[in-house]
Amino acid sequence: MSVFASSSCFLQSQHKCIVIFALVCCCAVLIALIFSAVDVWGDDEDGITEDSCSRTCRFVLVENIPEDLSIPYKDTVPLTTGLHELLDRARRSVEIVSPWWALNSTKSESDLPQAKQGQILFRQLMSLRSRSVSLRVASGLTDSPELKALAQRGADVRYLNMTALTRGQLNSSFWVVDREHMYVGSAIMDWRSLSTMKEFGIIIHDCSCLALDLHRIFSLYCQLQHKDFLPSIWSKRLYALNNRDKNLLLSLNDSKAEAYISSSPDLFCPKHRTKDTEAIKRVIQEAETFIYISITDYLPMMNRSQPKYWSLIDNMLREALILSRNLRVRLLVSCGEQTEPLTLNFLWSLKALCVESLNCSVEAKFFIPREQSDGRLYRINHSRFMVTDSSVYLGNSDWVGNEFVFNAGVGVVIRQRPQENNTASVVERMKAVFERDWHSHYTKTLDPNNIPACSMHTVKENIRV
Ligand SMILES: *[C@@H]1O[C@H](CO)[C@@H](O)[C@H](O)[C@H]1NC(C)=O
Ligand SMILES: *[C@@H]1O[C@H](CO)[C@@H](O)[C@H](O)[C@H]1NC(C)=O
Ligand SMILES: *[C@@H]1O[C@H](CO)[C@@H](O)[C@H](O)[C@H]1NC(C)=O
Ligand SMILES: *[C@@H]1O[C@H](CO)[C@@H](O)[C@H](O)[C@H]1NC(C)=O
Ligand SMILES: *[C@@H]1O[C@H](CO)[C@@H](O)[C@H](O)[C@H]1NC(C)=O
Ligand SMILES: *[C@@H]1O[C@H](CO)[C@@H](O)[C@H](O)[C@H]1NC(C)=O
Ligand SMILES: *[C@@H]1O[C@H](CO)[C@@H](O)[C@H](O)[C@H]1NC(C)=O
Ligand SMILES: CC(=O)N[C@H]1CO[C@H](CO)[C@@H](O)[C@@H]1O
Repeated sequence: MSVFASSSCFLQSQHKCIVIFALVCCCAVLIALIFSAVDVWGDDEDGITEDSCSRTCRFVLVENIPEDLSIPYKDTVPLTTGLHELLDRARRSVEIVSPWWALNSTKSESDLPQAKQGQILFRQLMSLRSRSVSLRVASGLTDSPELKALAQRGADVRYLNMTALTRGQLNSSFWVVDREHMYVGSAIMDWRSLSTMKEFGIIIHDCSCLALDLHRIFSLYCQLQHKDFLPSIWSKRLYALNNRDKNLLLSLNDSKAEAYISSSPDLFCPKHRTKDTEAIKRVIQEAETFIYISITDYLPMMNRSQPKYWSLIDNMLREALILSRNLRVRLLVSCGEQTEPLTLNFLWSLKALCVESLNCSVEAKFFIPREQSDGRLYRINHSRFMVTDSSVYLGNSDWVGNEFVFNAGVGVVIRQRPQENNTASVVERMKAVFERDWHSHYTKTLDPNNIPACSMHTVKENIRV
């Protein structure tokens, strides 16, 4: 190209020559950029490779159940126990992503007995350094006093400007310990997640194959530190190791399973990474007899400058109901003051789809928290997962348009063939947790003549005013 450019210089006008020269320069700069972007940055991933990683894994399901809720732990471990065990195991590194940091509550709150677990966890994180364990945090918070305190104690805190990157929030919530153990769940680094909120998550031990893939998402966040644009080419070290077409084969408490990690928004998905919405779609499509969904918010809407219908997940459910005969869908949605009244309409319209000839069924229930002493209904953030006859999906995002389009989150998909009497199956365990909540006396069936308390509360308030 440059030969052509220089020879034509003599023949053409000077003006044209300058244009061609500029083009050649552009090409050169572009090529240089491509090569520099590919692998300037090195992270040895602790010498763990795809071939040497461990896939003989153990798991526990972790929950936080507020003390005043009379719901028993269903073969699950209290979240605080699970997290402390993870920290005790840490030898080299602890990587944490959390949308919010409020473990060490402020003065007035610190008198509450419920705040204690958060303070203990915070002290443990502060003291990691003294055990020569490095703490790394990726966060969207610029002025968090807790992150500053941790950074002063040697933590490596990376700040992402999500407003500039995607106009969203960093809502991911996960831990990677020594690139061998991991936690993914609804609980965040807030003392309420360890006391007054109902939370659900999974901890997987000795599973460097899966943890390595989650670590790559953490590395991706770190790469975006202080950037106000997304790179057009990601480093190969950020590519996904496994995805929905290439599941990781592993053993979970001696049962065979297949797994992968998904991520959102789309802009945060380098090559091979499955998007959260694609993962949800696959899990829904593969369901044969039932889909149980436990979610804080179900709203197929996007709400930016003006509200828009966001049909992606709603359509997946409709398609599944119509195409796969005999499907039973149960939705357990959280109910609270912030619950958008339109949620009801969307749930009703799903229910209305199942006429007799389709032989499907949709049931929806609201999870209703108790009334507080001040008469207000506080929503207890709660588990976000889906379980079907063959798979589970456990994610950080609510099923609301904004979440998947703008906000960052991760998901874990685990597939297991149904086996009778297999008490160690993730699918069976999560199904049991769902059914416990579904049948608990904190739920209310969706009924048009009986508006659930979450909306009624607003009605009541209006009447009072
Ligand atoms: C954590 O909270 C306790 C009790 O409120 C306070 O004494 C301590 O200074 C706090 N630590 C940090 C690092 O903010
Ligand atoms: C984040 O990006 C936005 C938009 O580019 C900018 O206005 C804001 O100042 C940035 N915030 C920080 C803390 O750099
Ligand atoms: C899996 O194995 C671990 C370690 O043996 C055990 O602590 C845990 O409870 C088991 N998980 C389940 C769900 O049985
Ligand atoms: C959209 O957001 C506005 C305020 O930002 C709020 O008043 C409205 O209720 C929201 N609508 C939906 C459907 O979420
Ligand atoms: C309808 O679905 C149920 C299970 O949900 C199944 O037992 C029954 O055989 C189905 N009926 C027909 C006609 O397919
Ligand atoms: C994500 O962040 C936004 C803004 O802070 C918040 O409104 C939303 O509830 C968060 N969602 C989740 C699932 O944490
Ligand atoms: C499963 O367990 C039940 C009772 O525990 C037993 O009756 C049944 O035979 C078992 N099924 C298989 C396939 O082992
Ligand atoms: C992660 C998350 O959704 N956190 C919310 C839990 O609920 C409290 C109170 O409703 C909110 O302030 C948090 O943002």
